[in-house]
Amino acid sequence: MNAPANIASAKTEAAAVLGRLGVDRALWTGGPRAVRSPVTGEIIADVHDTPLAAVAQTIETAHEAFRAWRNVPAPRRGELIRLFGEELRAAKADLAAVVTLEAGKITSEALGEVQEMIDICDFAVGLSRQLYGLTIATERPDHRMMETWHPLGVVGIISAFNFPVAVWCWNSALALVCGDPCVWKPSEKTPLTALATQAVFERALARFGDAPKGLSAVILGGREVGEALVDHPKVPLVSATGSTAMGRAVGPRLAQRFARALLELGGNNAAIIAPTADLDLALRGVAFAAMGTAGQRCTTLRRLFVHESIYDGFVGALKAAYASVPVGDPRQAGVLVGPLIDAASFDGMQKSLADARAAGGQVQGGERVEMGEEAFYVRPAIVEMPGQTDVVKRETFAPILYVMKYRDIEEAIALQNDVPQGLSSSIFTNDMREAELFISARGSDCGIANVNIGPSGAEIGGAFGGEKETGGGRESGSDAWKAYMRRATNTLNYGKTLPLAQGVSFEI
Ligand code: UN1
Repeated sequence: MNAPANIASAKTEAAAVLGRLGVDRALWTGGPRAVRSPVTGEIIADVHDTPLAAVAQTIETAHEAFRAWRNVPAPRRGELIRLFGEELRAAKADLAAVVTLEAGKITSEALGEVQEMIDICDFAVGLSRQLYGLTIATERPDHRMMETWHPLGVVGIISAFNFPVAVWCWNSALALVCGDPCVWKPSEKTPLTALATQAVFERALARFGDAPKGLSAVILGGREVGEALVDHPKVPLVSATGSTAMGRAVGPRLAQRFARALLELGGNNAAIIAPTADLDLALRGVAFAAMGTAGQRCTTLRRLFVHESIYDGFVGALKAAYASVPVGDPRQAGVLVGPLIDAASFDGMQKSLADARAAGGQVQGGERVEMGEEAFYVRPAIVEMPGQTDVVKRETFAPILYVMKYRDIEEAIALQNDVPQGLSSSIFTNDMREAELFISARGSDCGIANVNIGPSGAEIGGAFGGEKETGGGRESGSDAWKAYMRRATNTLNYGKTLPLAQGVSFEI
């Protein structure tokens, strides 16, 4: 079922909400880069690219800010993020509306994305009093060895369209309490959410009072703007979220100058549905993970392995869910699947479906839903595949779920791991041996491995990221903060002799 088209203009709504959020009109009008809302296909803003000289100047200013900010006690830095969390709470509905207009998320998911920002702010405030180092036993008498964590420098953040604000906040909230200013290059597809977030952040800065200028800045533009950030010697860490192709371009450039890379790239996430699974729960878990966000999460469920003994019943129920899920204007109550981000995304989806058919796949769904010439809505597609062919092994950033049958659990785990990507994974089972096997050393090879929940929708408290072509970075919770600091090992001698380590003797 498809919801009827909503005629509310995205352009009018964007102007109103950006006004309420206090985003300077000059920033989003009169520029050469058109911003199209995937909701209606309208051009809703015309933004300005940041000239390369201004990018360099922004980084220099951020570096100056670093020299001051690193001296501010971390709990005081946390106070800025506490205020930011308050401002985000106040702006939640408006900022979520911009996420919906620009990224096409349904309202509940857009609100969830802003909630994810608020959550990581809370986490970062607590962290600002917990940037702990170890005290380590030394082999020498009257010595003490310890490690301290210091601010690193300017952090470059390159974010993707699909989580246009939450992923930036995972990075920036931690970086700022760790003592690092941030320079943010958002996706060309979602500059407005970045400008709106910056306006909210500036309200927190004004309340904070004495922060150095340039603690957080937004630079807009295409590849060359990103490259200027990646290549700048005063940016010791770049955290980049996007495609594996983007990571392949960014990673070596950073390695070239020995800068740190924190990469969160493609995923090709799977779920295994075992014979003992609670099938109602599994059905809901699969439906959200595969169709939610119109299949445009890094963590979206893309491959499903169903045990042969329950295959027909489970896949039949899933196909019914696919046939009835409401697709339509994401602003409308009841709609669960909004638009794809753009025409290129639609074409990519159709190409993958054609490849799947050619490889023997049985496709249900995938048709375009007419909502305007430049708006690309589709029915989510479920594709029964004879095996894990090439198209199944590549990430198509659209709602396509490839379904395959398996016989035994070892085979299912081997198939789950047999792709280049390693972000997220899950198993639905009530067999404790299978559950433990799945999360063991010879189980899932992903950065995220879940039991009885789908692979998407992670909380901020855990470390987020994955292995292999996903890039290896970890963001958000746990001890991901360590990526934003430099570690110093300190040995202090409070004795009157100078014993050397390893018993070395050097008498002069
Ligand atoms: C992403 O798609 O880049 O786990 C991030 C999730 C979200 C974050 C996804 N909390 O699905």
